[in-house]
Amino acid sequence: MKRREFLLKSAAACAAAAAGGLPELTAAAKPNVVIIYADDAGYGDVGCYGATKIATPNIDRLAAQGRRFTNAHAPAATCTPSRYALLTGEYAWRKPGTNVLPGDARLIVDPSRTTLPAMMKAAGYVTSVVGKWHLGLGHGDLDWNGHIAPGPAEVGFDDSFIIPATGDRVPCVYVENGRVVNLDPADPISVSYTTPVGTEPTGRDHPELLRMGLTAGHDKTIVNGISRIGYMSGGVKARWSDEDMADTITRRAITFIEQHRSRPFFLYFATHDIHVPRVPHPRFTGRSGLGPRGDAILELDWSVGEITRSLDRLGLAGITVVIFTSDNGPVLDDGYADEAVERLNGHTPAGPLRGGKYSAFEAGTRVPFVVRWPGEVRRGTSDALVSQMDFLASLASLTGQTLTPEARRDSVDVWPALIGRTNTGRDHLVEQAGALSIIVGAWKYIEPRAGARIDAGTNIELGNDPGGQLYNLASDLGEKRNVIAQFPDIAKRLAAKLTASRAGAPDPSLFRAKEDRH
Ligand code: NG6
Ligand code: CA
Repeated sequence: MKRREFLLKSAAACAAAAAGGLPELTAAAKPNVVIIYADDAGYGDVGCYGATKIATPNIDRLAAQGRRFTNAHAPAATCTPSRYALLTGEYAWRKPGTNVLPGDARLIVDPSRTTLPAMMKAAGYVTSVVGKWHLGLGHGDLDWNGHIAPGPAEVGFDDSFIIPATGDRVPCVYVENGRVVNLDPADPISVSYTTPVGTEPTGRDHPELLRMGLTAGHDKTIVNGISRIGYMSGGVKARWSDEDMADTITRRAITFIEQHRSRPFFLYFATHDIHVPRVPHPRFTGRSGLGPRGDAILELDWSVGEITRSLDRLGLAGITVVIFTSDNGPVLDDGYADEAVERLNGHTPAGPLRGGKYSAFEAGTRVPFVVRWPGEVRRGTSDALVSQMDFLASLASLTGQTLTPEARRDSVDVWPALIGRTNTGRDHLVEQAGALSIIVGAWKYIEPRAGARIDAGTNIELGNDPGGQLYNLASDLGEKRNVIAQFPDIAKRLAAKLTASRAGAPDPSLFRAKEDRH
């Protein structure tokens, strides 16, 4: 056993003996933490959550060796607000300007506030983000040809290798530690989301040049035969190849792990899979039988396998907490004609849940969520209510740090639930789509909201209803029976709790997990 592993295990063992129960970690115990954050992977998209038409052996193995959560949530039904809340511990709906961002948006995380990576850094960890960022960069009016800041470094990441926004948004380049990778100064990058830049063709004017058709939006600059949201020119040598994206970022994540194997590290590995455009490496093409979306799930699973195999190879698996989850629920047609609908073949991306990405129904935010730490996390399944927003308070607890209510914001320490010491998590959680919802125990209330019930582009039920909705998730997980008329008092109580949550600063007493902590 390596020295670090020995120290870590002995600290856990002593505490366990003292407590006469499950291991309790001391402040000195600092396992590595790897969060694998998939993009748009739905509750039913992986084998360990019931998928039968597609095989995800690596994700399933993590679940078999760890704890699988059935009531775990992304903070929101889209990417930017979920990532904002994950990194800050604050509900994104508290902060205007945190909805899906264009690729030239300014940084929306306030560097002067406590963040998840800054907290881990304060605990002595070396911190890295590899993959999708989508939280803005710079102060606005960013020059992509110089040093790109503020960004990951300013919010607490020692190391970064990022896709600035999304695969379908310009600029289509990687940014490593504040610099565009492979940028030729003689071919500077310009980016605009409002006015055309450069002379390269767009998908709107030259659909005959596209290798993947469009169903909505995405009709600006063509990069690698795929047109994107936004205009870009220059940086030709720096542009990514969509096929190689998973290989590139997975390799980069593993390099970070290898380089920091002998000290505690925190890695936030945010995959591009299975977001659009779905262009997996040719070795996955046609393998799932479900078209590019299914092939992207295989690629996602491959990435998870590469990370976990690297931890095994380096002897780190026993001293590393690995968390696998997704930033929002599933979507089929998200703007590119990639046959996601036509080739579904009976696969159910949302499993038993209603809705999907963008939706206030459960499939919007309830996502796969697996925690593995061999020997420390009790294996099995948990229905504890937890949110990715809780990583801040929970990992602070793991690493022996105390956060002020101001620093913790809406984040709850659910560490005892994450390791399986209890099956009780939060007593309530606000979910964010267009409408806000609140879960309290078995009940879910969706606030009244006008607007389309079904999104015309994605064909997803958004959960809008001007009369408000109440569901009993214990007896009706699929949200089929709105019982607001039968239980007006329960609806009123939940609505009041939602109003209280919304009314400004988080109230720590409202957000305390109610299990006893012995
Ligand atoms: C939508 C895009 C969609 C996706 C989404 C953000 C269109 C028609 N749709 O506006 O393709 O990019 O934004 O996804 O442009 S997320 O996972 O990053 O939130
Ligand atoms: Ca997403």
